[in-house]
Amino acid sequence: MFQTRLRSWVGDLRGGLLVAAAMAGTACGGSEPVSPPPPPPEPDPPEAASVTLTPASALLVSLGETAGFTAAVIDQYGDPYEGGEVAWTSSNIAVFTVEAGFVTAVANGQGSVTASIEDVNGTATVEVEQAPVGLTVTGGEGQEAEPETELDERIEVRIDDAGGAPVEGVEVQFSTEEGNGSANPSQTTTDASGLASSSWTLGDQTDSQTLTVTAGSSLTAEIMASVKQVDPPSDDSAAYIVRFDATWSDSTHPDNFPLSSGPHFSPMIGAVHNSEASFWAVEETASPGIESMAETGATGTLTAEINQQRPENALSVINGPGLSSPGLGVIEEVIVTKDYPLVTLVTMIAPSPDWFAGVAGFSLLDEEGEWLSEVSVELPPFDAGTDSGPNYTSPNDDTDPQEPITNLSGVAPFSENPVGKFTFIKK
Ligand SMILES: [Ca+2]
Ligand SMILES: [Ca+2]
Repeated sequence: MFQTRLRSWVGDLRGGLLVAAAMAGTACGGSEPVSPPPPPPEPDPPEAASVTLTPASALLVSLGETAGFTAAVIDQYGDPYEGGEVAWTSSNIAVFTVEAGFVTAVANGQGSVTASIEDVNGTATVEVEQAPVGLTVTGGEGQEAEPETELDERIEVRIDDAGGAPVEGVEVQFSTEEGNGSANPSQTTTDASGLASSSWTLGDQTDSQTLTVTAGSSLTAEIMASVKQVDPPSDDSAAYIVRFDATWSDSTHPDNFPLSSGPHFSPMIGAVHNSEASFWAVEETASPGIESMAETGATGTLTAEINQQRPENALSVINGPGLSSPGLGVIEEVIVTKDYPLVTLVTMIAPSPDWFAGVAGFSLLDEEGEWLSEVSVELPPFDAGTDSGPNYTSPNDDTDPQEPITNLSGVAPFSENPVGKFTFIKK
């Protein structure tokens, strides 16, 4: 411009004196003076006037994820500024770091990224919020348990972001269909390691059961458990009906049979027990309970003796009806187990001094340890050795000292015939 004006002024000179005179004339006539214009001022050198970051914000959804920012620097003339490099800083390096415009997520949180040059700054916001995109079962798969029992190992899952980093604070649900038991808790949130767990108590469905884990909006996993077959109780225990066929009569034992005294057997009394317990035996002296039963038919003392053996050696007390003889008495159910397979059962022959019938420690298992399906035992008469009367209706005559229990088969007034028969029938 300056050069252009200079050339113009030289051109005017070439125009001749007329111009010069005219100029002088005009000077005398009060016109504006003609002088060279002042040189224009030196323009300021460009400097950074503003920094603008693109994009204005970034959301990072997994740890280690990066995003790039660009910084546009404009000078005071509105032109792109090329005078230097910007410096990048993070407002919170615990949340994200930045280098050369690239931010990298470190932890959930937010902050701002700043690009600086010559005391001019531009900022953009950065937010780190891990998105749960992975669900991994980390514990409790493939277990087996009986129905309606709690599994030994807890069901555990881990929630990860897209980079495989665990995500804390994610709600996780553990749910089951009917028959598949229940989870406790049914809902929880992941810990700092991204883990959530629940204990699973199986339901009554057989074969296998399923627990469903859900997290976030779409994460899900199904966990299976096998169900153990429960051994039916009948494998270890058995129920029997006991029949007592009383055959003591004036035809089987004609000698002095007490027909006019109401011949009968007293209420049956006994025990289910193991081999550690013994309530009576031939050649041994009778307990007070056996003496009381054999002499009077009372059951209280023997019941107390049986109860003293419970629960270690005796499982239960057996009570059965009394009955006229000949006749039939039935005990509807006696439960025995492999641990308590023996039956002791006695009844007084009445009237008599101290005579009785029954079994002692009779096993309902066969030689292979299996339950007998049906078994009969013939019952001879026994003398308890506690009263010395010689006949059915002899008056009381206490035997002192007490004598051992003896078998009275063929001993008067008994014949060689049994007085009855027990039959045990497995139900
Ligand atoms: Ca006595
Ligand atoms: Ca006797």
